[in-house]
Amino acid sequence: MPNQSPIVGVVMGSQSDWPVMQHAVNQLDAFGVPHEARVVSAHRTPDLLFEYAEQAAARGLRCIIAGAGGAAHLPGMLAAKTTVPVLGVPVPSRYLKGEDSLLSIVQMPKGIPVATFAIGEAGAANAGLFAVSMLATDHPGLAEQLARFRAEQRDTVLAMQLPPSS
Ligand code: RP5
Repeated sequence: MPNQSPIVGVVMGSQSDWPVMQHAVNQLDAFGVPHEARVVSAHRTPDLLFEYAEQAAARGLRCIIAGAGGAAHLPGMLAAKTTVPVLGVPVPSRYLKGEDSLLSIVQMPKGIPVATFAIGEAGAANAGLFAVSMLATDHPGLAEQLARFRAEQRDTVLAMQLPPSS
């Protein structure tokens, strides 16, 4: 894509979320989507959260992928402060394994939507792919890349061999 300023923001509540959230970034890298990645915490840096959300549209962000764990208020609070679409990724938590994160993100009140993905790496990767899909509606080159990706995935599955049964 010609424009190198970020059009997708990837934010997470802590550096400890990176092993999961890097899977979203990897997808954006794979499709050549300009993006940025930052730590923004709903609870520890609330002022930064507000600033990030308030500036998102003017900075040209087309969507924000937000991952957090536990009392995962980051995606919902971003969505409360911007109309830029927010894609929420529940990060696995230590004690409740991310079910807390999932419920915190998915149970938004009517009127403030967050598109919520699966817990963990698959959710992060799918959030990245979903961002690509949204952008592809305006970028034919991205749509072609996505079609190739799907075809390669299909061919990989069709070529799978199971071991002989004993
Ligand atoms: C959340 O608290 C973060 O998103 C992270 O998943 C969780 C734990 O953060 P750390 O204590 O590891 O910094 O805000």
